[in-house]
Amino acid sequence: KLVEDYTQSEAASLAQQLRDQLADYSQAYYTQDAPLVEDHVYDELYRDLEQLEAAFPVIVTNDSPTQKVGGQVLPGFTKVTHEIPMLSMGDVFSEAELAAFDQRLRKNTATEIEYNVELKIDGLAIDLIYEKGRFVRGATRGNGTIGEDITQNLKTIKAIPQKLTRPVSIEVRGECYMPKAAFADLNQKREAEGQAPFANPRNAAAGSLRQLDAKVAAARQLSAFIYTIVTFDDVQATTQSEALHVLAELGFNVNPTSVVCQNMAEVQAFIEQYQGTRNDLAYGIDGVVLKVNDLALQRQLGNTVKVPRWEIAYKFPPEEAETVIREIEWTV
Ligand code: NMN
Repeated sequence: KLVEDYTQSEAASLAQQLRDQLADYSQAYYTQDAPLVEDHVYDELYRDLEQLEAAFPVIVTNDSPTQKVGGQVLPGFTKVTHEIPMLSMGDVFSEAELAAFDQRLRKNTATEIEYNVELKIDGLAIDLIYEKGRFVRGATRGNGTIGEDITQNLKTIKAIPQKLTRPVSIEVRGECYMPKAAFADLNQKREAEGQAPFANPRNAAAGSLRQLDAKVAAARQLSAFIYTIVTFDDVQATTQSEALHVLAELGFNVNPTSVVCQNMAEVQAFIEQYQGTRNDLAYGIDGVVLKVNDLALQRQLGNTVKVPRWEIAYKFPPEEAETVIREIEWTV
């Protein structure tokens, strides 16, 4: 049945089933760090919900996952407030949708658009605050506004500098991840000890950072790539690619693969390159991210309630061709 064929009350009922199912999956993924389904299963149900809500805007509820950043704060951690919210990211699954994103932006801004294109590291978002060059606070995204203080755990990660090369005060964001080799080691140990293995490196990284005992995180060989400057009081950059240079200069671990693209053909070449070689990388990636390179244009474009309008993730198709099992029996 096509979205257009639903009556409003059928759509409302179906949307609520989707929200309930997605909420269960999110709870397992974000709170237990133990997903019940693969990301592409979640993504497809999410997409179904988005389409229903777009066709019937009156059925949208405030607590719909389309209206908020997923993730909750675990008890036991000190809560932190993100003065500048940590948002989610829009995603697309085909070349055609990516081209539509680009065309929409060009139409809305009536300018040439340059993109900084980066690998989408499969980890979890972290926020780091430095005062006069010293690392003082690190946090998870949480629900976007309130995250968990995981400073002690992040201090155990060698890739995160305790002290920057210059005494600047700055807030930055990036992705903490578990390298594939560390993930394989960890799961081998866990199985030998009779513990349940982690489903994937992303969940292993999240589970490790959300340990109350920093010794556990320390043993987990985590790493991090930093890719966003949040505050520009002490540093200057006019583009995302410049920002990455500044971050590297300050001593952050910056992923070396990103490129500036002038058009979608260049973007496509980057996507194909890494879709073909992703298995050779030491860390997991699940797609690429396009960011409008001009930071002033980013600010002008702004955000929706949930995602920035100036960036989009292109997600790779799932690695093994699996049958997508719809978890819900539609009853409308
Ligand atoms: O929209 P947010 O909460 O930022 O989610 C980002 C991504 O996290 C989603 O696109 C999805 O792939 C992943 N996710 C996966 C599950 C799952 O059950 N596998 C649950 C929630 C989010």
